[in-house]
This record gives sequence, C-alpha cells and structure tokens, in this order.
Amino acid sequence: MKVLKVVSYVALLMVMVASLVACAAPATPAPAAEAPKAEAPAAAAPAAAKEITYKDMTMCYPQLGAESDWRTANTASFKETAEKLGVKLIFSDAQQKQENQISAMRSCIQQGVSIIALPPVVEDGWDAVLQEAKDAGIPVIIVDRSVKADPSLYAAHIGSNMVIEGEKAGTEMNKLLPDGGKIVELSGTTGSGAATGRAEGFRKTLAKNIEIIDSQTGNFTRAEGKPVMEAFLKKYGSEIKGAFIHNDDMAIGAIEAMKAAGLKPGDIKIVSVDGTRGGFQAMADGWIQVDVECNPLLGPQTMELALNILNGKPYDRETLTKEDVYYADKAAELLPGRKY
Ligand code: GZL
Ligand code: ZN
Repeated sequence: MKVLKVVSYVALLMVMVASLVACAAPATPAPAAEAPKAEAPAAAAPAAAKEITYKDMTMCYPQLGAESDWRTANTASFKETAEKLGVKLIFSDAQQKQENQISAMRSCIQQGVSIIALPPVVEDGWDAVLQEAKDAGIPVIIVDRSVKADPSLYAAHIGSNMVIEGEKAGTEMNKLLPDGGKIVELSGTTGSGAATGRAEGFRKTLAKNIEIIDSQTGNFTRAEGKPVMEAFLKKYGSEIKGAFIHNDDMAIGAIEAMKAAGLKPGDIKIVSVDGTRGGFQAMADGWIQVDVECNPLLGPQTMELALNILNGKPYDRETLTKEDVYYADKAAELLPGRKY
C-alpha cells in the first residue's frame, strides 16, 4: 500500500509541476514544432509613384488677351474644362503684351504650379522664361500659336497649322476671283505665329493673276480692322476686288468701313478666318464669302495632354486641331449650331 501512495504522490507532484510549466509564460517561447518557415516578406517594392489626377493638377494659363471672339471662346474652354475636371487654373489676361505673359509665367513658377499652358502672343522672346520653367521642373505646353524657341524647352504644342489655314484661304480666293484682280490683306498681330503662318500659306497657293496691292495689321481686333479698311478704300477705291482678312473680328470691323463707304455685300470678295458666330452671321448677310475655321476649343485636349505629361505617359509632341472651311450659302443653316 505504501508504495502505491508514494507513486500517487509522485504522480500528483508530476501533474502539478507539468501544469505549472504549461501556465507560466515561458521566458522564451518553446520552439514550435518544426512548422514550415514563413517566407520573410521581401522588402516591399517602392510604391509606384501615385498617379496624378486632375484634382491634383494646378495649371497656369497666362492668356494673351481678350482681343477677339476666338480668344473669348478659348478662355471659356479652359475655364469650363478646369471647373468640370477639378483642375486648379491660374488664369491671367496679358492684354496682348508679351511682357505681361512672361511676368505671369514667372509668378506661376514661383507658386510651383504643376504645369504651364502658354498661348504665345508672338513667336519670339520665350527662351529665357521657358528655361526658368524647365529649371524649376515645370513642363510647358505651347497652345494655339507657335513659338520660335529651342524645342527642348517645352513639352508639346497643341493648336493649328496656321500655314495650312493660309493655304486654304488662298485656294478659296482663287475660286472667288477666277479672272484675277487686285486684293488687300488685313493681317493679324505682327510677329504672331497666326499672322505669319496665314500670310505665308496664302501666298503659297494664291493664283498668279491675283495681286496683293497692300497689307496692314489690324491686330486681330474689330476696332483696329475698321480704320485699316477705311484707309484701303480711300487709297484704292473700286480697284479692290477681294480681301484676305486674318480673323472674323477684323473682318467685322472692315465691313463697318465698307458700309460707311456705301459698298454692298459681295462688292469685295472676303475670305476670313476663325468661323465664329460673328463670321457666320457676316457670311449669312453676304459680306464674307468664305470662312476658314480655326478651333479655339482647346481646353479638353490640353488638360488631357497635361495629365499624360505629368504622369509620364506617352503623348504626342504635336497635336493639330481639326478645322474645316465654311461657305456663305450654308452659314444661316449652320449658325445656330456653332459653339463659339
Ligand atoms: C489663331 C488665334 C488667333 C485667332 C484670332 O489660332 O491665335 O488669335 O485667329 C485670335 O481671332 O485673336
Ligand atoms: Zn487655327
């Protein structure tokens, strides 16, 4: 019997010791049974740079001015698109002065904007400020007119081929004056890519029997187009058979001068550019015979281009806008549908 007791004591003791061991938190955990080793997580790959969204984007748009209906529509396109997409747009109006555009760009660079979209009033004089933007790591998109600058200083251009617009105008003038004749030209802002390109293209396609007897700038405005045509009429009178006018606003100013001089619609064959509502109305009234479209609604495409550039996605360095030619006989019907 005694032996039994001892054994039971010992057994009891062993149970007690075992339960004690089980409860005590082992100072160091007993090595688990050989469970398969979990792969140590690889060092996390650096998170791919977060995609920039429209809401992250601050775009500087140092608009060149408010000289024409085209420009008004262009401004509206950028403001409405920015509003719709949630892009912060830093907008300014340079009153057609390059120095104002440059100082607006400099303040945008100071603010550290994401990107600059520049609609250059003239072609020359941009290298320094483009270099400053590049040094600040801020990409620049050239919008609408072109610049004469080192292409490495800007990311892309979106706008028209103004030379093609001029070529279209020359072809149309040939059709209006098949027997030739003398014409005048009201050109856009001196030194602007729009005026230079249109003048160049026009002269490339103009028939040899049509002579440009004079050319003056009306700076793309109605107010300045009117006195230019007044002076032409005073100097050349009924010699003038046609006029190539670089935008509808100057054409509308010129028509006021023609009316004041007692001329009737069609006395002078006019080829204009832009295709604004004002231009379409003047075609419907018979004063303008042909309007070569120039599309100002560049907001959506420019914002998309900007996002691709900022996200390092592929993009086209040159985006040419689609533009048509419109004629007086269709103007009244198409006018209600015109977007600008
Ligand atoms: C052309 C644009 C011109 C328009 C004018 O793309 O720069 O400037 O033809 C506007 O109406 O003033
Ligand atoms: Zn154009």
